[in-house]
Amino acid sequence: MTDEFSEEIRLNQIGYYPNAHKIATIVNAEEGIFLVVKDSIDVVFTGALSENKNWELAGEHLRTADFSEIMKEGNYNIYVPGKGYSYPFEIKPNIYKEAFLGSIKGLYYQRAGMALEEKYAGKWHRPAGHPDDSVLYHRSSKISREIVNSPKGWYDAGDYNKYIVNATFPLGQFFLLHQQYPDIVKDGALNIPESNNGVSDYLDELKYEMDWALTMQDDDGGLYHKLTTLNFEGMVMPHLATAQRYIVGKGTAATLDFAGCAAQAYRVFDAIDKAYAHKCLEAAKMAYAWAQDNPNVAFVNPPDVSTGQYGDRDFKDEFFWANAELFISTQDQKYLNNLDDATSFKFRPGDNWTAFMRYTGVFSLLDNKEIIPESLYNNLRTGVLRLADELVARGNNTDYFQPIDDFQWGSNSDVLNAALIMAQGYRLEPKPEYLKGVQQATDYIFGNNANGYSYLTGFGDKTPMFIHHRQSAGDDVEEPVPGLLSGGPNSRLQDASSGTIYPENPSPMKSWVDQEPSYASNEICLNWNSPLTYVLGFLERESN
Ligand code: 9MR
Repeated sequence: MTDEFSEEIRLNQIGYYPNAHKIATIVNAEEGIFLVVKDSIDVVFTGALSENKNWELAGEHLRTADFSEIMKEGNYNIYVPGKGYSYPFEIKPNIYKEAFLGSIKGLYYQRAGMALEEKYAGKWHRPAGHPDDSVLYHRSSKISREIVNSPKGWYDAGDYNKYIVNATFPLGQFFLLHQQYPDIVKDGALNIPESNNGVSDYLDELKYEMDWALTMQDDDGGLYHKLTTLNFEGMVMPHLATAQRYIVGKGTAATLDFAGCAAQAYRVFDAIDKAYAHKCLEAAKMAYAWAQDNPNVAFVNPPDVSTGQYGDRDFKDEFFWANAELFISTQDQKYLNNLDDATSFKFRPGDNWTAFMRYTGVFSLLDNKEIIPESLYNNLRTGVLRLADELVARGNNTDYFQPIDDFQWGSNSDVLNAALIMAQGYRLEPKPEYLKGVQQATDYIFGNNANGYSYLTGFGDKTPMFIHHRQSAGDDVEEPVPGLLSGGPNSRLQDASSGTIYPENPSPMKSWVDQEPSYASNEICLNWNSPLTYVLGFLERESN
């Protein structure tokens, strides 16, 4: 066997659980056979390639190699005559443990306001940037008190700004995993500064973000929308990106998302720090009260601010999430009475992803069956199962068995949010097809896709090297910061005139390039890591 691996055999480059459904995809192959080779020498399986009729989105002809029968632990490659060997992969229990922990450690590398020391960050160590101790109010803000100190938190993405909508939404998904699988990350598992303090490293890491979110609440309860420079900074390290930062906007979306997330934080942190948990709950109630008085304040960038908008004009999903979490945390009937009764859920990918706020509330309610009315429970359950069924059905009829067929900005997170919904379906009713749907979505992320990349930096044989990420661009380390998920194919190509060079007329699934300027396909972002962490944690618990 040579060290050359075929780019035309696509599979999960990390591997598979022994009992999982297992497939590889072969591009532009004739009818024929494939072999599964163990330890580079033993042929342990021979199978026939089957044709996949769905290949319009990928734009190239596809055949499938199903080797689910192989369940024995070990190191394997697929061999296809005329193509050669696939990248190696493993079959074993706990196959995603490192990737799971890596996706959380990725958050540590996003920390604002502190140096990353070599003993925790390895070769990605760096000086501190953005202390955020002298932040100004943007002139568009109605100032009711002087906040000049708003430290900590994670950088949102490839940029260095901090946005409340996209801090609290991912926190909500991270909290959901903790609610459902409480001891999934041990103290010391992540090698972060708080390791070995007696608290799960997961909660330590999440608290770093929650601490910042709490500073963004005004005295009247409302949440400022973001902490940002006026324009995006150059591709330099944090300590060299020193433009003045501003607190900009205040609005209903940020305030309600914070209310939902802070009400969850109350339950999450109650066991380890009662005073902190209580502070989160009081903050959540105040935020909710502000939103009731100001139910329709949409955030729009002021003319001189061009950074991320995270705009939304429909606050029903945000109200649902806040009502759900506040009811569970307080059992005050007023929140239950204010829940809207929307039970026909829709999967809305792309720019409509803020609609996913609702789901965190739905899943939290389903986890608290004993305190909600039976009819509500039944409606939510039916809605989730129906949606999970739809996603399974779609996944059975796509190119790489992925649960989406429209590739927009952050499409990898749409795949994973769909997987998260199928995971909830499985928790409600453990049907094998739900678990298979979650696994296939994971296979897609780790390499069974039209670009043949594992999209999580540092995990897999062929992973993005040129993510749109200022730290990775500005340091002198060859590999990008690990544990960060590339956004994925985006057929809208919004960055085509900003230095990104796409193949000519790319198919929707090939609308992705591993190029640093590609902020529309190859950036990383908190709300893309969060469903990945959830899904990997879920599989580590449910799939072994
Ligand atoms: O994830 C956001 C995507 O849905 C929007 O289409 C896009 C353009 O408005 O913005 C994305 O979010 C970016 C945010 O605005 C700023 N930080 C980086 C985010 C990921 O690209």
